[in-house]
Amino acid sequence: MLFTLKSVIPFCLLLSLGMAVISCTDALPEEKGLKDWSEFPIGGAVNIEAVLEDAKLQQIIKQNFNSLTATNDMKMHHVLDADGTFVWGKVDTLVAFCKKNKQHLFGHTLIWHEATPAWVTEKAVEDSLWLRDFLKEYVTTYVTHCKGDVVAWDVVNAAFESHGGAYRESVWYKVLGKEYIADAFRYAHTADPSADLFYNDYNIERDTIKLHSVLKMITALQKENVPITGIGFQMHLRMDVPDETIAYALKKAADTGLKIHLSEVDIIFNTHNDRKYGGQQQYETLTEEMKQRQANKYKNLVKIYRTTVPKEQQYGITFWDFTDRDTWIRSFFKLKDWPTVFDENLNPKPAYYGFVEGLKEQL
Ligand code: 9MR
Repeated sequence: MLFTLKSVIPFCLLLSLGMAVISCTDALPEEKGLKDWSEFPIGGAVNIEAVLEDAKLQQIIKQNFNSLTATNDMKMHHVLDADGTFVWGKVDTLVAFCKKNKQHLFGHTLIWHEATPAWVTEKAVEDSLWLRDFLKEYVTTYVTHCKGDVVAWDVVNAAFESHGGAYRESVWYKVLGKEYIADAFRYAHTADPSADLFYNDYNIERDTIKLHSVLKMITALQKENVPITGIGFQMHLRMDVPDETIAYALKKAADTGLKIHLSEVDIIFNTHNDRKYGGQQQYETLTEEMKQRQANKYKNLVKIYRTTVPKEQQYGITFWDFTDRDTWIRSFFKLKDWPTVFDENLNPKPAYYGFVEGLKEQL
C-alpha cells in the first residue's frame, strides 16, 4: 500500500499515542466474512432491487451477512398501496433472496410514524375507532403473510421523541395513546408466536433521559406480559459519543433480560440535529488518521457489545446501508460523511478490519 507523507504523519501520531493501527488490504478477503468471525448474527440493510442489479453488492452480502433487513422495502408506505391493499412483490423477493442465501430476514418495521401513509393519518384523525381496527388488521395480515419467513420484527420504531423522555406525538400516540405499542406486540405475537419481537429506537445509546424513559416503558410492557423479545439500539453513532456512555446504555438495557440488537449501525464524523438537512459539516475529507479513529470506534463498539451484553442476549449487529456510496446519511443530512465499513468503491475500509478485530479479540 502506498502512503503519502500527509497520511503517514497522523499514523505516527496514532502510534505515539499508543493507539493500534488497524491494517487493511484493498481487496475483499477471499473466504471469510464478518459473520464467520462472529458468535452472533451479522446483518446488513438492503434495498433489494439495487442488490439484484449489483453483483459486487451481492458478493459482499453473501460473504459477510447471515441476516438482512430491508432499508425501506418493508415499511408501511411501501407495502400498502393507496387504497390499503398489500403489495407483496418486494417482500416476497426479499424472502426468496434470504432463503436462497440461507440468511435470516429481519422485518423492519411494522409501526413507525415516518412510514405511516398520509391517507392513514387523515382517516385516523377523523375516526379513532378506524385506526384501532386498522392497526390490528395491518399487523395481523402482514405478520401472517411472513410467518416462518421473517424471523424477527421491529414491531414499533422510534415511539419516543429524538431527545428527552416524552412519547412521540405521532398519530398513533395521539389517537390511540401509548397502548398502541402493547397492542402491536400482541397482534404480532398472535400472528406468528415464533417471531422475535423488538422495540427499536435511536439516540438511546447517548441520551440517558431518553434511554430511561424507553426502559421504563419496556419494564411496564414486561410487567403486563406483553410478548416482547428485545430492544433494538439503532446505533447511528457519532465519533464523539463516549464509549463509556454506550456501555452504560447497553448494560442498562441488558438488565431487562431482553435480547439486544444493534439494529442500524453506522458511525459518522460530522454532527447533525437529528432533522432532515440538519447536518453540520466539520470534516471535508476523510484522512488516514480519521479512518484509523473510526476503525477503533467500530472495534470498541463490538467489544462493548460483547462484554456488556450477556452472550444469550446478544441478538446481533446489523449495519445500515454498509457502504459509503449508499449511506442514507449523505442525502438525509446533506452531509459529506463516511460512516460505514465499505468505501465508495465497495472496498473494505479500516473500519471493516476494526470490526473484525472487535469480533476476534479474546475477552
Ligand atoms: O435509510 C432509510 C432511508 O433510505 C429512508 O429514506 C428513510 C425514510 O423511510 O428511512 C431510513 O431508514 C431509517 C430507519 O428506517 C429507521 N431508523 C432511522 C433510519 C435512518 O433514517
